[in-house]
Parts: sequence; structure tokens; C-alpha cells
Amino acid sequence: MQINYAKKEVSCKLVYYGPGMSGKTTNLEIIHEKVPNQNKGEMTSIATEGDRTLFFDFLPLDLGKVRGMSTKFQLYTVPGQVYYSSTRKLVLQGADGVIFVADSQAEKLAENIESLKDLEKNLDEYGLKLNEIPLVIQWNKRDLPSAMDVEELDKEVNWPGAATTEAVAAMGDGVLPTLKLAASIILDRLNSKEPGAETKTAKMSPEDKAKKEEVYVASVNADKISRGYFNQYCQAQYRLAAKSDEIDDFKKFSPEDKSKLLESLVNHVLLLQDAKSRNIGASPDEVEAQINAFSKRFNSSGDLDGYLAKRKLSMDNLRNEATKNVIIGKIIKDIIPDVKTKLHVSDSEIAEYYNANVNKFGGKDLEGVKAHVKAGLKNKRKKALLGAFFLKLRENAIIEVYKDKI
Ligand SMILES: Nc1nc2c(ncn2[C@@H]2O[C@H](COP(=O)(O)OP(=O)(O)OP(=O)(O)O)[C@@H](O)[C@H]2O)c(=O)[nH]1
Ligand SMILES: [Mg+2]
Repeated sequence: MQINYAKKEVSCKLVYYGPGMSGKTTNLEIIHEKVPNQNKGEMTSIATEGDRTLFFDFLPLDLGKVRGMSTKFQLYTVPGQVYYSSTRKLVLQGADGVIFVADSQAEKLAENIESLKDLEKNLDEYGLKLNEIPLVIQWNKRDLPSAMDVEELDKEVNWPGAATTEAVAAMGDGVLPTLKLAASIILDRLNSKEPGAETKTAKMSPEDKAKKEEVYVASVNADKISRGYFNQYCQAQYRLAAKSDEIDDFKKFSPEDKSKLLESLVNHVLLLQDAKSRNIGASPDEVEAQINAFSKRFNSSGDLDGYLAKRKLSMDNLRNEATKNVIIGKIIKDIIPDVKTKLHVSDSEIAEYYNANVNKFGGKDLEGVKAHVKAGLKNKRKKALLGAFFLKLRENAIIEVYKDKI
């Protein structure tokens, strides 16, 4: 939650979570349709392939004044498909509240439970608890014949004891009440500098308190980067780059290294934001193709598993990297249509580099190192192009880095 006292403005992030096809995007579409124009911004969706959400949907909303403060809500949905676990985690970052859209159909019970557990796990990584964060569970698709009784659903799914609503999102029923309920719980929280809340805080152990007060290391436009997420990013980057025999369980970084890693994470977030504004995403097939290309390094998939295990990396870490690479590739094509020409390295350039650095090649002749030199020069050029691109993104962004928090 960002509070700007000077502008008397509160900005909250509310995330719609839930299994695939439960109706999260539909909720946002209905809100977009029903809310008067002056109160809403544009809805952005990154969806292809039968309208499944690939990254997230986003809708900024102005809910008017509460106690003299104007309240803005940023609504997000996550992609429900099991595959997109890392994206869900990223979207959840900095959430002030969650609406869990459950599919009421009996055959979806297991998926609902799995998705809520997934939410619990992802929140935990940000130091948040399912029964502490403002949470509303929406029993959606009440119109379908196999919809379970809400009492039954409550017993089976609602172990956090969250507030619940019923909806037929596709018909627009129950969508705004769910949003209003979630918004009121979040705003109550804002006002809860009341005695009750303080007693609760006072009772918490110092560790719990530290966990609850999320610390941010940077903000990039509307997104905030928590320290927890940053630490995970550092470990993952280290593991991706490390030589496998030297992996530490937990790598400690120098302040300089941390600063550099934070710069690169800020770039990563800028990239995702830019991709969103260009409607660019990475489809599962594209991500898979990247991973396949990468695993060609190994002889069989067993070796890829071995590589990941040695580096204590998960498939998610790899997918994250692959997704980033796919998106970078597309953005480059978008901003530099003639990228192929720009990245072309000519024979004379290769020869020139070879002649200038001939002592580096240990007596090998030009033919023997040509491919290597070519790849190196191409990489250098790619880096320069990307550097210029990130510089431009940074110029147009509002970035704050809290060095003392890293
Ligand atoms: N019968 C019925 N269908 C619904 C209801 N709400 C949504 N749907 C339909 O369910 C399908 C999936 O809805 P989405 O809103 O795209 O689902 P989602 O949760 O965003 O799915 P992912 O992006 O894949 O995670 C669409 O065909 C909707 O029209 C409902 O209340 N009743
Ligand atoms: Mg969706």
C-alpha cells in the first residue's frame, strides 16, 4: 500500500488469484464494463491462445474518497494455469489483498485446493500469511449444474476462514460486491491504527513483526520490490551463473554485488512493464523452445535435471530466465526491426579482432577460433543494444532504490 500524504492518496494492489478458468479475467472485464469511465483506467490484458491469461490482466480503479483520502486500486489477475507459477509469484508481490476466485464445480474441487495452497506458499515467500492478508473467497460459477453447496465448499476449501461471496461472473452477478468487500477489508486495515490492532502487533514476537512489516529495496514505477523477493533473485542469479561445483547453500554477497544485482532486477522489472505496454508475452511453447535449446547442451533430459539439481535450481528458475529471454528477443525485434543486420558480424571484423588480440588465442589460427570470435562480437553488440534500450527505459521511469535496505 502506498500512501501519499501530500496528494492525500492511497494506492492499493489487489490480486485476483485462483485456478485456471475460474473466472478471474471475467471479474476484471465486468468491473471494467460497469465502472463509470472517469473512475477507471485502461484494462491491459496479456492473453492469447483462447484468452488464457499469460502474464496478468491489469485494471487501475479509482474508488473515490475515504476519510478525505482518494483511494486508487490496482487490480491484477494471475494466470491460473499451473505452468505459470513464477509469474503468479511476481504478480503477488506487494499485494495488499487477494480475491480468490474459486470454481464451484465439484470436479474443480481439487484444483481449487491446489491453487489456494499455491497462494499460501507464494505468500509465505513474501513473509505473508493466508489468514492475515485481507482475503475474500468468491465462489464463482454458481449457475452451473455441478456447483457444490457453498457450505460444503466452505468446509473443504476455506481453511483460512476468509470472508466469502457468491458469483456468476459471466453474467456480472456478485462481481462488484466481491470487489467492494475486499476493498473495505483493505481500507479497514488502513484505518486500523486503532487500539485493537496495536494490541495484536504488540503481542507478536519481534521475528513475526519483522516478517509482517515488509521491507522494500526499490520501487519501479507502480511496482515495489520486496527484500524477500530481491534475496531470492540474487540466489537464483548466482546459481544460474555459478560453476556447479562451487554452489553455496546460501551465497552472501558484498554490498557492491548486491547493488549490481538490484540494478539488474530493476531492469528485469522495467522489461516486464515495457513488454506489458507493448502487449508482448511469452507463450508456453516459446518458453519450452528456449528451454529445449538450452538443454541441447546436455545429451539427455536427465543431464538437465542433474544440472538443475547441482545448482539447486528449480525448473521455475529456468522458466523465468527463458521467459525473460523470449521477451527480450521480441522487444528487440519490436524496437529494432533491422536487428539481424545490426547484429551481423562480418568476416573483416572478425579478422580485425583476431589480429588485434592474436596473443590471446594461444597460437590457434583464425579459422580455428572464428566461430568463437563471431559469437563473442555478436554478444558484445547485443549487450550494447540492450544497454541503450534499458537506459531509455530508465529515463522514462520513476525508480527509487533504497540502498540502506539491501
Ligand atoms: N458458466 C459460467 N461460466 C463462467 C463464469 N465466470 C466465467 N466463466 C467462463 O469461464 C471461462 C474462463 O474464464 P476466465 O475469466 O478467462 O478465467 P481465468 O480465471 O482468467 O482463467 P486463466 O486466465 O486461464 O487463469 C470463460 O469462458 C468465462 O466466460 C460463471 O460464473 N459461469
Ligand atoms: Mg485469465
